[in-house]
This record gives sequence, structure tokens and C-alpha cells, in this order.
Amino acid sequence: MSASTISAQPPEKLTGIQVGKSKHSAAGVPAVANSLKHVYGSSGLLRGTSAMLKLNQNGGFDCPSCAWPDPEDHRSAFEFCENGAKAIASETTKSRVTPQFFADNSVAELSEWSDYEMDRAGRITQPMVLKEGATHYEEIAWDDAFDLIAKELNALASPDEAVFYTSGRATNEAAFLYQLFVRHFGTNNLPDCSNMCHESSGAALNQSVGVGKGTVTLKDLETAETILIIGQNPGTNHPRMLSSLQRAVENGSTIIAVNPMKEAGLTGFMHPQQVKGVLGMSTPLAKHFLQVNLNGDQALLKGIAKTLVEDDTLDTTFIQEHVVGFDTYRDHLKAQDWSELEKLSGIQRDVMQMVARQCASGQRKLITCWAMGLTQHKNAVATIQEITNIHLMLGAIGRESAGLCPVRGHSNVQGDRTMGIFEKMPEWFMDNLEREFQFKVPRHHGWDTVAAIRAMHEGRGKVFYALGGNFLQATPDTEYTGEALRRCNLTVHICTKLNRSHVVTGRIGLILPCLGRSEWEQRGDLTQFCTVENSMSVVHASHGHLEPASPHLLSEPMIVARTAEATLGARSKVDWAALVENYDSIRDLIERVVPGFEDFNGRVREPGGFYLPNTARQRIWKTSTGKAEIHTHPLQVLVPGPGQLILQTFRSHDQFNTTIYGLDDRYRGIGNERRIIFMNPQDMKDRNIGPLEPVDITSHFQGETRHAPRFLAVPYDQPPGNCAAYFPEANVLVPIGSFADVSLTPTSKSVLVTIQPSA
Ligand SMILES: Nc1nc2c(c(=O)[nH]1)N[C@H]1C(S)=C(S)[C@@H](COP(=O)(O)OP(=O)(O)OC[C@H]3O[C@@H](n4cnc5c(=O)[nH]c(N)nc54)[C@H](O)[C@@H]3O)O[C@H]1N2
Ligand SMILES: Nc1nc2c(c(=O)[nH]1)N[C@H]1C(S)=C(S)[C@@H](COP(=O)(O)OP(=O)(O)OC[C@H]3O[C@@H](n4cnc5c(=O)[nH]c(N)nc54)[C@H](O)[C@@H]3O)O[C@H]1N2
Ligand SMILES: [Mo]
Repeated sequence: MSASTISAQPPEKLTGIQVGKSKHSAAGVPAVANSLKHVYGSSGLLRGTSAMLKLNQNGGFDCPSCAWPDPEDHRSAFEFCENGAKAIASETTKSRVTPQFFADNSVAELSEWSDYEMDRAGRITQPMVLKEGATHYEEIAWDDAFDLIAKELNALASPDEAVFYTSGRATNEAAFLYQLFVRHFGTNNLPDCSNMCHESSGAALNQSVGVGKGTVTLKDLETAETILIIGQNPGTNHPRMLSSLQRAVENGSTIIAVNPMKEAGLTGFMHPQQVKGVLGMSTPLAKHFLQVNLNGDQALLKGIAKTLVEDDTLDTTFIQEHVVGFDTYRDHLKAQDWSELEKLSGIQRDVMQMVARQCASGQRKLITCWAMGLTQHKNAVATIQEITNIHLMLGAIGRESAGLCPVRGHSNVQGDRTMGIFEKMPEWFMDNLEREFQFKVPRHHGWDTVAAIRAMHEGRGKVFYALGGNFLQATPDTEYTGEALRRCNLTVHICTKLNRSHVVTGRIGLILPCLGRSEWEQRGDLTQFCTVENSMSVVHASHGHLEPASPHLLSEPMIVARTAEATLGARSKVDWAALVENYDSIRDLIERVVPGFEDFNGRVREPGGFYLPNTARQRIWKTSTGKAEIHTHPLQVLVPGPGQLILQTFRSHDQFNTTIYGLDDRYRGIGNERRIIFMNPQDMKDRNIGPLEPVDITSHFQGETRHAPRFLAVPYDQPPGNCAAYFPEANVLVPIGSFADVSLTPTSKSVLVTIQPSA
């Protein structure tokens, strides 16, 4: 079968939807029961139990699910959540994808499998190659795989013709070695999942407060007076955050949620490890729920800021001492028209004023948390800077119980950035690398994710190499990206499980299977461990405890080191083999290159690890002006054209990004189906669409259209003009040319669509 018949998209078949009531609170007994079902169902009792007992414990391994920190002083025996359990079950499964599996299933056949079926196939056991023109993958020896990569890389006219992607599960040690190899090879083409995730937060915060990360600790959160949670669904995506929010509420915090969808994890929470949770009593979490229009947050935040100015509840001392740009912003806010702000946000003026007064009350201990609901829009950076503006006007940063909290996704996505996975690392980092390693570090910026896809599509990018992830399904515009990958000479994936990126390949495709976080790595008498950094800048160790899924697996650092050795040969003076003999040697190098890692090997062996320094937290502003900066942006909110709706693409409860653990979305009341679109009931009536009827979706961007047929329409409480479908099924609708200003993050939460009943 020719490559062109291999589908880049998940199959269109429906799986038999069951609809129940959406829930008002998250977790509790069903969550625990569900997690045990997931672990024991696929990994067997022993492997599952020992994995769970080591999860997020001192001396155990870091949960490979989200980046939410572990509590320092009240870590329970089971510091995990339902979705952490699903991640472990998926990694520790007993099922195996062997060379025989690939002999039995052609690539074209596999492309007909759903993402759910691909994940269930199990762990890949051996390196595999798809040779030019071949229909099936076949086994390849590790040495031959590295030689093949080296040959293709070294045949390029320029190192800048290669793309080196990273997904945020990679550990610090793997990530540091990887960027060292890539820069030594001669390019900064290091796109990563962050480009599609919190890039907008990093860009906004770096410019405003001089640090691209959050400024608060878990203790701050649990003792804040007011917590805003904007564009985030913690019940599904950061379930352990709910325990912290519950403690905050018990300490007297007022939580205000801002979200177009009434998400269960925001309205209430039943703690699974406490009696009242088991009895089913839920602590109300959010006191106020603002059902903002999709993309309307900028208008809402301006309304809140305008109230602070009108009420004159500002921290003038802080502003005078620390802030630039306030006067311009104040004048801009005064000129804002309330009715315009109300119309664009969908929130009444008195509600905006109420929120502003809550934020300014007490000692102004305000924390704002946000995630993809803010970062994946055209105006994302501007919107996030409206948040920093509010915090700067209130002096609510750099003191106890107050500050900024972008909630990261992948378990080590923040650490990977700290290690240098970035297409445009600052000059000081490059200087440090050059000093330590004595090679000419390339200084010109590399490609981010969107630029890399375009380059491959246009034939400028020829080799694609991925440290983890599922590039084809995570990126926008699935058909366009699929074509980009097909045009490469070689595509390489370091991975644990089968995914769709493995079936849409370049002329040659390579799968390099690696150890998972939960597995031990023995070198002689030494058991290696790795390190990660969580969403609140705590660096800590992660020790694998299970026997590897296959004796043929190599660790990520080992695969990177052997790729480097084979490719660079005598060009490199780095002793790659020695570095992976003992990861302490990699950590010694990190200590010499990255600030904040003094005595890395000593401190990371302390239980709980250590905090990285955060200058904004200390009210030191590493910005271009040396002050905290208020930035004034024009009000630019997406308004759909006649007949159009705004579509957001988000996560169900049973997925981790492109890994589909199951077909339910329990809190939203959905069973056994993913090909659905949540719509406002009136929008359905207007289009003659009945509940659960199939519809065709068309997206519109600069005169181009993209199509996704046969999604089932589900009525759901959200503002008129808004709708929602799951990622990655809906990614085909996200235009490659539509990305955020400054951060260039694809606009996965603001896609303009029209919807009609299927013929
Ligand atoms: N179980 C599980 N955990 C995960 C993940 C997973 O897939 N599964 N993914 C991980 C990763 S990489 C990340 S980045 C995080 C993602 O965590 P989230 O950001 O919570 O993920 P999404 O499902 O994209 O949810 C976005 C939320 O924002 C809301 N929203 C969308 N648009 C807007 C808007 O314009 N304004 C406002 N105010 N709200 C909006 C949506 O209704 C939804 O509740 O989770 C991480 N943790
Ligand atoms: N439309 C739309 N698109 C989105 C988003 C959205 O909200 N909407 N969200 C974006 C976001 S926030 C993100 S972070 C990206 C995610 O993008 P990615 O990080 O690229 O995708 P994942 O689905 O997390 O990657 C899953 C694959 O990683 C591999 N894997 C799992 N564990 C390991 C491991 O330990 N080591 C290695 N080497 N491989 C492993 C497995 O093979 C698995 O199939 O997607 C983005 N795409
Ligand atoms: Mo993410």
C-alpha cells in the first residue's frame, strides 16, 4: 500500500455514545475505584501495587502525568490521583508491541486503529525500522539504528535542516544531554511541546516580571485569601491541585473560577482519602463561577483592572517603587467602555466589580492560576499580561500567599526549558555552554513547532527526531503536518508506546523504545536515578522501581548519548559514554552551566529536593527596564462572523494529551465516545440540530476551510456562540497559520467554525 493511503487522522468511526448527567463535583470514591481498575486491569496486581506505592513518595518515582507539586509536609501514603493511576497503568501494562506485532500489522492497517487501540497495544519492546517503500516495520539492531541516524544527519547540507523535538516528559538529564548534542551538531532547531502549551505564559511573564515561571509555592496557594482559576480544568488535568484548593478553602480562601464550561472539578471536590470524601460530601470550591465567553478573558480582566483604578484600591507604594508603565495603563482603563467590556466578556459589570473588590480585600493575598484556556488564543500573551498588570497594581507578587501561578502540563516540561530545550535560549546560556564544552555554539535562533512544520512541508527540514511525544497528533492542522512528516528523509521517535506519529513517517521511519519513569536502570552495581522540576520550581529525584518492560530498552539519556557519539564522532570532545555510566556526571555538568544548581548531586538527594531561585519572588526584576512592567494592550477579542461559532479543543477525563486511556468523560457525563462536539442548546436549535445528531464541522481562516465530518452534537451549558471538541480528533480544524501574537502558540482554543447537520 502506498504511503498516501495512510491516514494522518484518527478513524472517523463512532463508538456508541452513552450520555449521563454532568457532575457538580469531582473525585471521591468513584475516582479511587476507577484508578484501581485502571492499574490492576492492565498491569496485574503486583506490578500495579508496587508502582502505586512508589508514586510521588520520597525515594520513589515522579508521577509521569501532570506537573503539580507534591506537598512537603502532608504527603499521604497515596499521593496520586485517578489520572496519575491511569498514566501508571498505561506505562506498566503487561501488553507488548513486539517485532511479531509489526510483522502481523502493516503500517497502513495500523493507521486505521484509533489512538485508544494504539495505546492498548502495549509497550514497544525493540527498535524498529520502516525501510523506504516497505509496508511493515522490521527489527533493527541498536547500533544499526544509530548508524542510520548518523548517516542521514551528516548527509544534510546544513545542520539547520534537522528538527529535534522534545515532549515534556523527558527528565532533566535526558534533556540536558539532548540540547548539548543538538547544539554541538550545529543547530538550535529545538521545538518542544511548550510551544503549543505555556509558551504564551513564558513570553508574557518574562517581559513583565523577568521570570518565565510561576512565583508561588504550594504553601502560598493554601494560605491565599483569593484564588482566581482562569482557563483551567483541574478536576481532570491537575487532580492533586484539588486537595490544595480544598485546604485553601478550609483556611478561608475565596476561589473564583472563570471558564465557559461549568467544570466539575471547579464547583466541588470530594477528597478520596478522607472520610467525608468517601461519604460523598463535597466541599464547595469555587464561590463564584464566571461563565466567560471563549476568548473573552481580556475584556473581563480589563473590567477588573478598571474597577481597581476607579475604586482607587491600588498599592501606590509598590507601584512607585517597582513598576513602570502604570500611567499609560490607567489612562487606557479609564477610556474603556463598560458596555463593550460586558459584551465581549459576557460578564456583567457588577460581577467584574465584585471580583475586583474581592481581589483588593484583606491583605490582597491574591493568587491567579491559569492554563490552556488562556495560552492558546491569538491574544494570549496580552491576556496573561492583563493578569500580571492586576497583580502589579495590587502589589500581589513577591510576598507570602500572593503571586502568579501558570499551572504546567507535562511532568517535566518546566525542567526541560531550564535545561536549555528552547529554540532561542538566551546568550548567557550559550556562553556557559561554550565555556564548558569548547565548541562553537550556534547563536542564530532555531525553529519552534509551527516553523518546523512549515519548514518540513516546504522541504527545508529533512530529518525529524523526537525525544518523546506524538508530534503528528499534538500539532495543529493534522493533514498539513502529516504531509510535512512524509516529506522528510528520516523520522525518528524515542518513545514508550505506539502512536500515530509512528505510522506517518518520512522516507525511512525509526522507532527507538525507551525505559519509562517507573522502571529501574541498572549499570553494574549502580541504580541510576533522574531528576525533574515541577510547576513550582522544585527540583527532585525520580527513582524507577519496576523491572523494564523489555530487556532491549535503553534509557533516554543512553539513546541520546549514543546518537551523539555516532553522529559527532571525532568532532566532539565530550565523553558521551562516560556521562551515561553515572548520571551524577551529567548533573555535574548541569551544575556548571545552569544557575541555581549549586551542589546539585548533594541537594537532590535530600528528601523533597530543592527550590530553584526565583527573582520575581524576591522582587528583583530581570526585565529590560529593571522594573516590573505593566504592558498596555488594545482590547482584541475574537468575535465570530455571522453563523459562526468559536470552537475550543480540549481534553476529556480519560486522556493524557494524545494518549487515550478510555472513551469516557465522566465529569461531563459522556460515556464511550470521543467524536463529539459540545454545543450551546440554543445554537443547536438555530441550526436544526437535535441532541446526539451527527454534524459536520468546517473551520474558517483567511479564506481557507478545513473539514471534520460526523461529530455527535451534545448540548452543554456554555455561552451562546461557543462550542468544544476533543483534541486530537479536532486538530484537523486548527489552521497552521493561526497562532498567538509573540508566543506563536497555535490557537487551539479559538477556532472559527460553522456547523451543519451531516447529510
Ligand atoms: N489527566 C490529564 N492531565 C493532564 C493532561 C491530560 O491530557 N490529561 N495534560 C497535561 C498538559 S500537557 C497540560 S498543558 C495541562 C492542561 O490543562 P488544562 O488547561 O486544564 O487543559 P484543557 O483540557 O485544554 O482545558 C482548558 C480549560 O480551559 C477552559 N477554556 C477554554 N477556553 C477558554 C477561554 O477562552 N477562557 C477561559 N477562561 N477558559 C477557557 C476549558 O473550558 C477547559 O476547562 O494538563 C496536564 N495534565
Ligand atoms: N488542539 C489541541 N492541540 C494541542 C493541545 C490542545 O489543547 N488542543 N494541547 C497542546 C499541549 S498543552 C501539549 S503539552 C502538546 C502535547 O504534545 P506531546 O507531548 O507531543 O504529546 P503527548 O500526547 O504527551 O505524547 C505521548 C507520547 O509520548 C510517548 N511517551 C510516553 N512516555 C514517555 C517517556 O517516558 N519517554 C518517551 N521518550 N516517550 C514517552 C508515548 O509514545 C506517547 O504516545 O499537545 C498540544 N496540542
Ligand atoms: Mo501542555
